[in-house]
Amino acid sequence: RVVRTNGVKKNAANAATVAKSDGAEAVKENVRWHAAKSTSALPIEFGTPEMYQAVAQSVREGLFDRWNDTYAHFHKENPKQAYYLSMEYLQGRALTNAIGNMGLTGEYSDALRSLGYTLEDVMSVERNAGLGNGGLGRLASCFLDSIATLDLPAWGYGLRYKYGLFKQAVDKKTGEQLEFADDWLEVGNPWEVARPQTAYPINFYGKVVDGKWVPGQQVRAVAYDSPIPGYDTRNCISLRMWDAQPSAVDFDLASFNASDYETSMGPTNLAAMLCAVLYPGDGTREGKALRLSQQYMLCSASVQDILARWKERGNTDWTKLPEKVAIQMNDTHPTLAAPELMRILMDEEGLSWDDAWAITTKTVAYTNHTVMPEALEKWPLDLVQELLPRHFEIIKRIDDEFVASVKAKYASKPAAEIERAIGAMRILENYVSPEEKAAKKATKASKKDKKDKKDKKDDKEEAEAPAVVRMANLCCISGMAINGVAAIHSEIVKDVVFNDFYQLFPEKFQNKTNGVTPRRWLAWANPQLSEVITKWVGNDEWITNTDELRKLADNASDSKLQAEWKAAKLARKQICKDYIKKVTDIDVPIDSMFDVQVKRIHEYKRQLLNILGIIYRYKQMKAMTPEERAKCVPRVCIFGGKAYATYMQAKRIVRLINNVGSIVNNDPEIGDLLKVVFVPDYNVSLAETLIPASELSQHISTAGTEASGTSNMKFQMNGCLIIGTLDGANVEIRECVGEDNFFLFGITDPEVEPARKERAEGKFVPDKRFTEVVEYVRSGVFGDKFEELLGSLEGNEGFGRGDYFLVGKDFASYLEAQERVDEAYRNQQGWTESSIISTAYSGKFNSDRTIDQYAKEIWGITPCTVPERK
Ligand code: 4GP
Repeated sequence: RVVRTNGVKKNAANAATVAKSDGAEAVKENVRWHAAKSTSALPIEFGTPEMYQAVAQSVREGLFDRWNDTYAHFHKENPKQAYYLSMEYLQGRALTNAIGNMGLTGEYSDALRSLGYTLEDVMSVERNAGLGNGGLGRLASCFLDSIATLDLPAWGYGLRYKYGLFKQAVDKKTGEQLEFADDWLEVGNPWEVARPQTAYPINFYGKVVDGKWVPGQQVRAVAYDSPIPGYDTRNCISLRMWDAQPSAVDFDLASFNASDYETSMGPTNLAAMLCAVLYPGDGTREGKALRLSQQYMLCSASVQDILARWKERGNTDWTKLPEKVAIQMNDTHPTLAAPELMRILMDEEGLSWDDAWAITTKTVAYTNHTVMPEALEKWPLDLVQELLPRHFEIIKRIDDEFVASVKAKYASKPAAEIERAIGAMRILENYVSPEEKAAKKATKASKKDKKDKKDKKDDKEEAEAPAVVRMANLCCISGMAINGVAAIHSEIVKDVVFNDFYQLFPEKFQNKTNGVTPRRWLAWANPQLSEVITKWVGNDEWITNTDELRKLADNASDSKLQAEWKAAKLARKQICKDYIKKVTDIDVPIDSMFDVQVKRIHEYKRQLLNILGIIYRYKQMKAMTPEERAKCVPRVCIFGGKAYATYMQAKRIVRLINNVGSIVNNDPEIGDLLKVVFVPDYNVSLAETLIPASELSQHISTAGTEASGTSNMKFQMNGCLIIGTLDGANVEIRECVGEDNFFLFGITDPEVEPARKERAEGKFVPDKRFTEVVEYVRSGVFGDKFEELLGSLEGNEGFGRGDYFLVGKDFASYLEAQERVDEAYRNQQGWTESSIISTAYSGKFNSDRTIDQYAKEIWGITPCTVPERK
């Protein structure tokens, strides 16, 4: 297919913006114009990928007026603006989302059809920008959509990594995860605009002279902007991603001319490395230095840019900065924004420490996204000191002043209690000042001859406990607000993770239950169901006001609605089935229950519990007579998710799932009654295929471990029932859908510690079925004995890890919940009713609600709506 582009003229109909009123014909002309003039394709090679480029250019052109108008309007109005700093974004494809938000899906579909293409084919050319690991990054992207839709003056900042999170494949023979670099920019990115004129110097190393930083190295952070269109509004905000480039002044031409290429290319290589990959492995000191440099680059470039914009808009009084700027730190990764703001205010703008501190502590806020202790970042103190010597001084002073303030405030408490509280909260851990070090050395020297045991022990402790900078503590001390991401998580944050801070600053702590954008996750991802919803709700207001979805509940038992609902689900199951066939070559029966667990592979998320449950089901079926077997509810168990490249236990779980699949899927006795599928390379687009097709989804983390979860919300919106624990947002979802429409199992958060204790004391007796399943795997049926993996479920000998995430403890309760699931599925009418009710009561989990709360309760910003052009 070649689009004939001869004779295309730029005219009123296809010029600049295509508005809805222009219709499909105008869209078609505009696309043809771009096909001819603004793609890199040679005319003889024009096909679907080139058509994607042309359509993207056409849509982008349509967005530009809105984007520029938004920029200009914010500039003129000078509102308080919020900035979302995040090391991760999982934007997914931009094309479908942009034309959906612009209200042009129908026009582009028709235009493409008349040019001999389909919108589905064209949009699937787009690469997923996988610039994140999981929930935290996808949440950031949902937030941007909501900010734009609510007309709020807020922008996102991130890094433009050359390689996103790795691409995942599965080794057909061994079932193991394989990783490949994800060169997402390989074919260009039509959505970004390079702004080489917007660049800032980013410094590293060097020393502090007279209180000022004399850096040792420099790169330039250059802005790349992507438009984020709101839905049903002209507002279009920016996601600004920084790319590192060598600073020209640093290019050592003399060395280059003298053939010393290594020296001359030093800054170029550093710059290339800085934005090369998301999350470089940070097991080594070099890896840590690189990751910390990335974090600093994001913070420094963004803060410089924020302050430059503040000045550009005519603001001058620094003490009023918090009335114009709020900075949200998405987890601890952008913590350096606080000391960087301090540094600029003092060293470049000449403010006093006290003024700078007063401003900073009213400007930055912190969101915690996980209770996993390994995720609360701690950086080696000597590394911070070497890489960022001036920031180290600032952090040290913040710490000193904090310690003094706690001592003063807690003066009436027992000394031991004060020491404990300070030990828990101060930023620098195991820090020994040079003076203290010298004093210690002197004492030791004097005691040299009579070195006793205790001294030796002290020496050892010192050697074992390196000094670190605790980023979360810095966030809690400098942040104006600290929030968790679901009700139960925010309670755990107050009671456990940061309890000492909560005692000290109760007023800072908030909850902001996560949400997801109903545009991407329901309206655009599931047009089949959306059509039914719009018909039965009576209009499409629900795309923004998701409380409207409740109207569906009135008709949940209506047979007509049920029939349409089931037809929509079936259509999505067919799409999913075709996709699975294409990528795994497995045929899945469409009338089976589609049971899905997709998320990062992690022990706490307990994919292991799911697969052991499947193995139990398989064993049961094998033991049945053919007549009994025929009565089983057929299931397709679908998994997806990436295991972090160095997380061995997670990789073993992937292998076990794949190996179970190879046996079960090829067992003639089982046939279509059970299929186990691992769909490789989970990303936003794959989620958009799987979620609308799913009927049951699993959110089965150990209680108290999943901060919120957001896929649970996406599944719920798409009418999928949940089997889950009382963890994260499951708790609130269950409250909304009602306990009859949620398959609950497992122990609760307060029961977790006693269960671990019981386990450690050897008092726990696992359910017989659990022991049997474990032994079955161990017998080698699945190609390997999985000793290391199964060992983690046992005591503390050898591979034993004491079943920290309590798979054994919850196994029986999980199997019972699964029986309830089967029973419920047998009654298709009842199941469909529950499915409709799930969607009907998903309104709370709209990220517009979450963002509205951030705007009002943390950022203090109000809508700044861009007017129509006259
Ligand atoms: C995730 C949490 O694991 C998840 O429960 C939550 O829904 C999500 O953040 C958004 O708040 N955390 C991360 C991370 O992705 O890297 O810590």
